[in-house]
Amino acid sequence: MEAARQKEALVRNLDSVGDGISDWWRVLYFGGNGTTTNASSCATCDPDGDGMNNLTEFLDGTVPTVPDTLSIFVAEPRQYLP
Ligand SMILES: [Ca+2]
Ligand SMILES: [Ca+2]
Repeated sequence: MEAARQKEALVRNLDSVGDGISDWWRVLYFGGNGTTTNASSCATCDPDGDGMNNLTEFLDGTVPTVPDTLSIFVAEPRQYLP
């Protein structure tokens, strides 16, 4: 049943929690069935401590379990040009 639930979340882009993060994304990075949150997977949580909460990571397409230092460089590339 778990696999069927995960597939449904993927196909329908469900947001069971209603916090702006799709179930499939929560399943992908935090496991479970994507319909609940915990101290790591809530929208305002920042489990990797990079200063971006999970909702921001979801919207930006970054990884919530890996600190995103790359996005700092992508944000202001002109600073490093001559
Ligand atoms: Ca983060
Ligand atoms: Ca991150």
